[in-house]
Amino acid sequence: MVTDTLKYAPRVGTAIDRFIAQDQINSKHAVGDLSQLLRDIVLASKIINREINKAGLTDIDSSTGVSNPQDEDQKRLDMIAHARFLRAFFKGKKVCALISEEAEDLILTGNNDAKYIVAIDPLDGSSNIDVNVSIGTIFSIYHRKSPIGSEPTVEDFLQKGEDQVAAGYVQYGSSTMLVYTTGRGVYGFTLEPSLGEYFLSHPIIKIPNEGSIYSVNDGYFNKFSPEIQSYIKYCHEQQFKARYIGSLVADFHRNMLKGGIYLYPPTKKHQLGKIRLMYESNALAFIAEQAGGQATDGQQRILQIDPTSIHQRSPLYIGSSKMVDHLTTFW
Ligand code: AHM
Ligand code: MG
Repeated sequence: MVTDTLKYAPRVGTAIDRFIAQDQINSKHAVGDLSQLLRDIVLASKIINREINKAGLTDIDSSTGVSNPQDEDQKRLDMIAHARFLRAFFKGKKVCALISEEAEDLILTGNNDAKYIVAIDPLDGSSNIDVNVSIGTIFSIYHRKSPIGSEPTVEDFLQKGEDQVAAGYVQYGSSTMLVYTTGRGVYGFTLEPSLGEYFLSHPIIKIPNEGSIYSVNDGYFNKFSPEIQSYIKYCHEQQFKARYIGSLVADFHRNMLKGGIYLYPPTKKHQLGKIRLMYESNALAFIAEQAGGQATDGQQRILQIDPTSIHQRSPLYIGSSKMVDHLTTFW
């Protein structure tokens, strides 16, 4: 994982294209493929943002009547977002294969000369679409493991999160933000809707070391382990603020800016929790660590988990460093 910092201080207001270009100049050996891939994601996110803003006017918030590979209700907007990113990766030619929450198997783009693979949750928190609550896109970018020119396989994706080249998310909220890292700090860009352009609004984001927000689905309290129950009782005693949107991106983003912890522990129904390692936890864990926070599954750093399948789940405890440290004392 790359851990040096940017060699220049980008100014608030820098357009994302310029920022990406400057970042590329500062990366030894960069030939522009990652920059192009990031631009492809930027464009797809703007199109999805436009579609989301029509929710309620058209039937994009309705169910497709089918389930995704996790047996969850698929909304039309889930599929629109999935298709839009597919198109970006097929046409952009910088990605040879991807995995998506909305597809059972890996998807080959046919661009076998490309060196990158992508894991993506095109639209996270989609149960919130039809009630006008923040939703998000989460993505991780890796180098392929197989030789350039060959056809990638699932094996290419079975890499630890610490091997990510870049990761980010888009939050479609009161404003639309794109937050990403290439391992040189975390940068947040806000979409200026009349120009249709993202501008740097949050340079070098740092998660406060301590926080007083905890985010967990309290309705599952009785299904959690005694350790997690004790921790939640501790949060009550401390009179921490309970904040839970049910959109991981939005819960994570708020806690990253204000200081807090997000928990999705195992339950009786989901023995590994619900959150998917490859296209949810890893990206946010990379961002959290780059911002000075932590992410663990309770046993080890999320980024050190050796994946065995592309849709695997992991418990997720992520946020302010001291809060995550303190949580782990409950085991
Ligand atoms: P999704 O990928 O199907 O949208 O599910 C992931 C979402 C997260 O955004 C959110 O934190 C969590 O599921 C909420 O789950 P629950 O309703 O069980 O609390
Ligand atoms: Mg999701």
